Amino acid sequence: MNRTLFIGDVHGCLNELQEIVNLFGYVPHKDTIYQTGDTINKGPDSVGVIQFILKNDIHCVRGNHEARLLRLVDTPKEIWTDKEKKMAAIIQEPEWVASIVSQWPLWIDTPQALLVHAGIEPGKTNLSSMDPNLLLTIRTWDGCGKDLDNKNNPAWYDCVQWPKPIVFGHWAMKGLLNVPLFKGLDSGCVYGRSLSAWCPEEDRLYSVPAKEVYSEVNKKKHPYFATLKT
Ligand SMILES: [Mn+2]
Repeated sequence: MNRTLFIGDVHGCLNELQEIVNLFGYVPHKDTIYQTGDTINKGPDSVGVIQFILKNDIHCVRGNHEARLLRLVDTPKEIWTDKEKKMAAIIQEPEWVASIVSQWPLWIDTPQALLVHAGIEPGKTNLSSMDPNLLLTIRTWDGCGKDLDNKNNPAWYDCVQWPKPIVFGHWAMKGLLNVPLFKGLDSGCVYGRSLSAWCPEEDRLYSVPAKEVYSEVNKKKHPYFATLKT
């Protein structure tokens, strides 16, 4: 049987990415692997992750961190902010990585599921008419798309009906979401939790624990995250 694997946000965690692909038992040219975006930044080896993605023909969508890198390489170095300097240092080869991730689409309509980094706009059926920033960053829905992350508003997926499952990442602080029509796969690997993936043919989740805490979460700012099980 040809199988499909959707992998959540990697953020430079190369070891865990290699492990989850091995755990799945990936057969190149037979199986197909997709990934939810945010492959880079924060974690230990963004360049290694991009090399692994290319070598293994993994199909990725763009995440907000890839989008941030593309803005960075379009900005003269002389006016980089401290945050931008830090990102360039973490990514190590920003120009080369940007040349790869610039080719990634904002979504992929796969045979098994719609793949997008953060989510889609409730009430719309045409992805081309949705704001790219919304596709890259939405967590909650305010009825108009102005405030995309507000704990007083419902999650975007509670406001969306779609004819096939939607696979997304971007919401590590919420943790894994595994219901029939929505697969939220960012389980916070870079924050020391786990890397998650979903195979639709087996309807099975794969999980690899993070080897370490690569990036600290502000638990006062994200009290819910502190309560999540790994
Ligand atoms: Mn993200």
